[in-house]
Amino acid sequence: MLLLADIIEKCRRAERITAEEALVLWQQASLWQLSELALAAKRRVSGEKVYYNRNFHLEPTNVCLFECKFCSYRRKAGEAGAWDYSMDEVLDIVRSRQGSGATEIHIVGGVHPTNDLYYYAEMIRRIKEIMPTVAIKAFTAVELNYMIRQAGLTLEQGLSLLKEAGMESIPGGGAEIFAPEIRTKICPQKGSAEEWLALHRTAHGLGIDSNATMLYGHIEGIEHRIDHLMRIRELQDATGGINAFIPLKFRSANNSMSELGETSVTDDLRTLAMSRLLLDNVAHIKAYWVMYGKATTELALAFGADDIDGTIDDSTKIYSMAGAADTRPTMSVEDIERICSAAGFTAVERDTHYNEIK
Ligand code: V47
Ligand code: SF4
Repeated sequence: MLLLADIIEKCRRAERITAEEALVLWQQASLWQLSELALAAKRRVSGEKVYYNRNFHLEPTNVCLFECKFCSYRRKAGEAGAWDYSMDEVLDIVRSRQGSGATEIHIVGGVHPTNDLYYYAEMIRRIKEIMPTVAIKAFTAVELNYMIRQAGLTLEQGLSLLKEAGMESIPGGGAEIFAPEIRTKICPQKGSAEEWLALHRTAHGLGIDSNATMLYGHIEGIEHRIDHLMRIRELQDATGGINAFIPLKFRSANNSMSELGETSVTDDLRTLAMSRLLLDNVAHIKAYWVMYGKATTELALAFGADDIDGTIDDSTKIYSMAGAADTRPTMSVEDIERICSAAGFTAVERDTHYNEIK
């Protein structure tokens, strides 16, 4: 029989835990035990540092062919609340951010009926003409798989084309929950876990790094979360291309899973800590402040997170449309520094690839 005390000792010795051990830890350890273990694991990787970047999001459209049940953001073309910026409008947004000090643009939209791979490659190219030194972290694996398949290209060909245009990194979205019995219920059109993993694996092989996410707190169980984390750990063992893991808390406003409500803060903190402990090969665990709100983000730093994302500058609607507290999410560098120091850490500015910016 697996004993909690033995598993805790194993974590203290920084030994890798199994899925079975993770289940015992998740179910039986106290919040404070998880904090102690996750914080020690975080300190082994990033000491007293907590990373952030200067970034903004670009959401060229919320028009989407898919109908994920948890999504409050998507609209059909022409529906009330839909937006679909032209190339010129997108480039105007980018121009308006010149001089902001941003080092990264995070681009995601929807699975669009007509904007294709070549259109998005052109968009990236033209953004880079306006902000040549900014890193483009663009498109979820789901958007990429769709546009590359529609273009009739292999993953290598499609990703190489986007890399040549200036795409350096891929955000972690679209992973949701990998287990098919949950995935097919909450996002039936999204394609399988294997497709998400293959896209990221191929990107890593081409020198494009990425993040990984998990959407939790809906109809999944702890065993599905553990299965998800194990699959990410396996991918990372194989490629080493994942920069950060981001657990995404399901926000329940304005979508067809609203009746489920939301998880507790203690569940959020346990999930962060378990992500840190299971993903012993992923250097950074991100507490995405836009999703948690600033108060929980401070707490998250005691549960193994070493990154809080960036300044954002009121540029994303995905979470405010799903009920997140900040309806116009923005944090100054001073706010970020205050949050990190309140939790006993030092804020360190990073670029997309986690190089420190002095
Ligand atoms: O895949 C959509 C999630 C993701 C809801 O890589 C929701 O640095 C909660 O991937 N409640 C897209 N989550 C966003 C994303 C992301 C965010 C921040 C940082 C990074 C990164 C990536 O948003 C989707 C889905 O899992 N999402 N609706 C909702 N109602
Ligand atoms: Fe479309 Fe993404 Fe929303 Fe799913 S989560 S409906 S793919 S915008």
